[in-house]
Amino acid sequence: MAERSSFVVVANRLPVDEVTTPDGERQWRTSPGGLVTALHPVLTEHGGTWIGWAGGTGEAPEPFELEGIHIHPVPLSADELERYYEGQSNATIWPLYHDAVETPVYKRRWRETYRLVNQRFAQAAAEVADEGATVWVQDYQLQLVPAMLRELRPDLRIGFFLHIPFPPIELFMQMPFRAEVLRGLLGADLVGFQQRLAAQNFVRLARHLLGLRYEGQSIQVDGRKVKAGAFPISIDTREMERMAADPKVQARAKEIRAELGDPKTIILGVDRLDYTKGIELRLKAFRELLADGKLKVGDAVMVQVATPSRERVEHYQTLRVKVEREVGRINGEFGRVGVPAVHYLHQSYSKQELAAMYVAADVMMVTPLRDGMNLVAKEYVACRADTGGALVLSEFAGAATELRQAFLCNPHDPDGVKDALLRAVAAEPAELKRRMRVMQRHLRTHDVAQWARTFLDALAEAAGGREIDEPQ
Ligand code: GDG
Repeated sequence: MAERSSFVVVANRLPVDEVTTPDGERQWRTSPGGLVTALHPVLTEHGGTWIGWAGGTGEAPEPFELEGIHIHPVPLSADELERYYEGQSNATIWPLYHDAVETPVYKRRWRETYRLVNQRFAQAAAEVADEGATVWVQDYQLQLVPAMLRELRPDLRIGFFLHIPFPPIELFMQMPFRAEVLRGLLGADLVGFQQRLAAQNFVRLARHLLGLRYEGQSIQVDGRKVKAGAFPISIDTREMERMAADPKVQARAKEIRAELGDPKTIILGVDRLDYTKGIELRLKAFRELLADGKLKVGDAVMVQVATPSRERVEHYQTLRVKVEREVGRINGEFGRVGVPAVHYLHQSYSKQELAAMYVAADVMMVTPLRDGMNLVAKEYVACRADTGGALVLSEFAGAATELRQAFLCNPHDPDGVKDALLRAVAAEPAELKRRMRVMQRHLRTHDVAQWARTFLDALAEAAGGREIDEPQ
């Protein structure tokens, strides 16, 4: 039997990667990420367990220990990966929760597999959780887990956090197994969202769909109280600042600038290649500004990192074609030999290389049509210790609620995006400094550790009873 833990994280992915060492040995390494950084102290303190998929299909590796965390892999078959992950999670729920900016696809067999896989995760959590343990379930792939787990283990304290937006009632009502999803989430003691509006959507939906009563953010379900609340996620601000200040990163930033031909303005985009991120509209704004003569190739250059993502899902294949066509069009019309207008990079980079790009960029464009938070916006701000640089930020990113000093824009209004970009390009250094300082101060106090602490405190309060220690 697996070892029992008083703190359990359940997420689709494990925070580990399998790597091959120079002498050919296969080894597990923790993958860098905000979530694991934030939860590491709580996990190690409590002999905590992380349950998730290790990547790969077929049999899962045996549970193992890594850097003080119990790692508990859950298997997925190739069919399950296609139906639960690519299908139900990423072709149904992802687009629906992002304002249906792409049409959600509904398939019965995807739903069935989603249910089956959620049950498997719940079962694993029920097996490893100690009596009265705290279990924190993460994100849209696992929305049925809280209720399934409560059924198996009513003694547990269960929290759920949704990393993506939660849609308004009208949209949520499209989903064929909507009541089951809602009941799944209501199995938790605390359901956390990135935004206050999302939490409101949730409590109103509980009344609309299931006739449940609520007071403030507290819903009455089967004689229990379920709390909803906003817990905007953040980054490891100090670590990001440290990385950006590293002389190697600073030198690399200068090198990038030189490699780009020392232009006046470097405009940067860094996103997973996802249709919610507004990559096309950003390219179009840049093209129109070149066509209007408001920006000139050579003076201004755009760098777009589009990290490969969900490549087997059709929406993503179509997007790639559209983005690459637009890049080709811009470079075809406005580029010169040796001087392209857009550098398009469909590749993944190390965190250090990304930090160097942030340091080099004069304008960072974050223009999602809808985004739960958007950590790229926060990372850019944290990297600009020189208080140079301008952030153009969509009002439809969760980050816009906090980063009010960004050049905010409505991504649905092309003229608005162009205007924000031009204002960012033309802004005086003193103004940029002022804006950047306020945002940096905010991120220093609102980092990812503070996020985890706030959520776990609220969960303890919502569920009552024993406290668990907090990450520092
Ligand atoms: C979901 C929600 C919410 C990107 N390319 C590379 C790379 N990245 C890193 C960035 C950033 C992360 O990936 C992306 O995070 P975002 O928040 O921007 O977006 P999603 O992936 O959609 O995340 C989002 C988030 O969950 C957390 O709750 O904010 O709203 O959609 O950290 O730096 N990292 C490396 N190489 C790359 O090429 N190493």
